[in-house]
Amino acid sequence: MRLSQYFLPVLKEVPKEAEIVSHRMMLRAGMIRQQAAGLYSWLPLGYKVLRKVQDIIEQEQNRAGAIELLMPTLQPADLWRESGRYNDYGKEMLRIEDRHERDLLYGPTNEEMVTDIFRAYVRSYKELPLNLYHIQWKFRDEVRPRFGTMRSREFLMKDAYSFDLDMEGARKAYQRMFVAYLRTYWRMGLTAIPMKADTGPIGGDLSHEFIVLADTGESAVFCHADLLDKAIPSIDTNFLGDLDPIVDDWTSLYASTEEMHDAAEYERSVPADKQISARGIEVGQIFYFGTKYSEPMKATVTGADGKDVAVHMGSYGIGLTRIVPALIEAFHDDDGIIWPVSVAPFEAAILNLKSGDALCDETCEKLYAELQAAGIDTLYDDRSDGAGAKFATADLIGVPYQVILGPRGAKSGEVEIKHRRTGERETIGIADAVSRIVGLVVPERRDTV
Ligand code: P5A
Repeated sequence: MRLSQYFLPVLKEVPKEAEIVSHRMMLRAGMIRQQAAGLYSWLPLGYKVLRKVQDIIEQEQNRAGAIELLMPTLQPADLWRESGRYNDYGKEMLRIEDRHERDLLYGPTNEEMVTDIFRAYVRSYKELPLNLYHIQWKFRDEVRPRFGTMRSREFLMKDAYSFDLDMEGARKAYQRMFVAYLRTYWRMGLTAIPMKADTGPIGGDLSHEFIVLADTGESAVFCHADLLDKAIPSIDTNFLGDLDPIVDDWTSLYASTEEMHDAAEYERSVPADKQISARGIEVGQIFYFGTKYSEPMKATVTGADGKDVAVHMGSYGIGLTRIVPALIEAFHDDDGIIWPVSVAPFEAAILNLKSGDALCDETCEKLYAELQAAGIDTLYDDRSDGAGAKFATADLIGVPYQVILGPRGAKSGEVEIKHRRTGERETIGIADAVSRIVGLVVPERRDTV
């Protein structure tokens, strides 16, 4: 992408309404625009990050055996009357009446609708296990939408729903999502710790929240320090095999949200030098709730013995539009965002320090063409602005590697490569720049391990 042709409305002023760093930086970097309380447009740069987050989630859901579909944002109220949640959900639910005076709602989650799809088609235990997911906008009329897209009213969620014949099958389905989640967050560069959690309006008796530690997080959490640098299950993980060892390993160390916290157990099981009592951002939550929806909604299958049984279900959510600010809370400095390569809007930027200079232009054009041909997602800053503005923009929007070229380098045949994360700068022959960038970027994509 040529920056002169792009839509990147960077703000000079620090927006006053934004209380936390990620909200400030998303506004300043031209990633989002607030349209009303808790409603945001995703501008091109922000949307590019959101799409990369989405791609990673889809790849890992598919790898774990979940199947993608797409349900609508609006739902008939009658489905929710069947499960009994229409009244329970209260004011967080946005209720709508259509021209025929039929009650609709903007879905805050999809347990009812997916159960309706399941019961329409699935008859036999032989069609199980099944896990269906979609990535769709949700609406919750939060009393206090805040921190930008961290807690908004309309937000993008990945929600998966598993169907199994019995509790043991459902436990395995839960484990597949548990492991998929560990991989998903790791691929984005995030350390997200699974913690025992309360089930709230979704229901059930087994749940984990995936928490990214951050001072600005809304949840108080308690965990064992060793969870912070545990190895992540590899790409070779067999999701059809036994996942007990992985899940047992992760759940054997104490980790709990405030609602489920057991202070005595924490003191007993975690040595004082390993106790972490901190704040965190909930980037996902998974639930097992048995037959809570299948029973009232009559989602049954015929078992091997010929008897009909209500299926055991779980649901598994990830907040995509919350992950983006969570990434910024985790990765920034005073100058701006520091994206991990796997979710960066651009993997590399070319900074032409003297646009209009024939040799600079020619050299940068060639580098730009070659980087793109090598598959590097590249932003070329070809604007006529001065060097200072170009450095500031590249740092603010957080491009991981900057290829910097001015008139002197163009003559001597050298460019500078700046590593955004470490600040390290290396001078390298122009002929070697593309292979150097490829060598830096490709392993950091984390898409083959
Ligand atoms: C699980 C999938 C559910 O809704 N039903 C379907 C279950 N879980 S949840 O925990 O309530 O939400 C899942 C994730 O969505 C994100 N999230 C939000 N993100 C931004 N703004 C909000 N207001 C908001 N509410 C929930 C969180 O990441 C949460 O873990």
